[in-house]
Amino acid sequence: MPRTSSNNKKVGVVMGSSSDLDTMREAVEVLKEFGLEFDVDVVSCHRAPQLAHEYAADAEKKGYAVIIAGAGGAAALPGVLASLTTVPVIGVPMVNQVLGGVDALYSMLQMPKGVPVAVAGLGKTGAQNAAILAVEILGLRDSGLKLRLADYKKRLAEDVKKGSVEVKRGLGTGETHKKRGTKN
Ligand code: C2R
Repeated sequence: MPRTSSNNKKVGVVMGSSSDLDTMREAVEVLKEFGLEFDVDVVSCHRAPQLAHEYAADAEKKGYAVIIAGAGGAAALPGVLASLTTVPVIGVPMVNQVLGGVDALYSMLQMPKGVPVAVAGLGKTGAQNAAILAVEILGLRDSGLKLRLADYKKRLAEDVKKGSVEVKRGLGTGETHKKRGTKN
């Protein structure tokens, strides 16, 4: 899904297998919501190491400000990309049925010093948060994007307030629940 871009305003979304798409779609939806440009690719260090090297070598030329790399199991992809480019890498550990995603999480958290991979959570929530973090990084140099982020945070807070109203309505309590028989 290549999109054209001006320099350093784009996000590279990459995943270790097409089987990661269901999770990584969450990141793509957030990037779309904020109107960011992005490319989506499948690249595997384990299965196609040459391709991973080419992806990292081209990252800056393609104008990526951030790479979001999803991988499951023995998740080498985010770390290897981080070792080959100075573009920041946010990893998304896949939740799987074998070890629940901790395997991929630990691979990303336990990078040797000097080669950081950021992790914003596991699975679909991790993918969404990875994309929001990417938007925030790009927002540092884009005042329009910063405004949209502020708006987004405002909506989050409004949803919390709505949740409070719904909970009270569901329980049939008012602002302050009074014990039966209590006066005033
Ligand atoms: P398949 O479903 O294709 O067998 O892949 C993928 O991210 C996926 O979650 C199973 C899992 O293997 C992961 N994979 C990696 C890498 N390449 C594939 N972690 C890598 O290079 O790190």
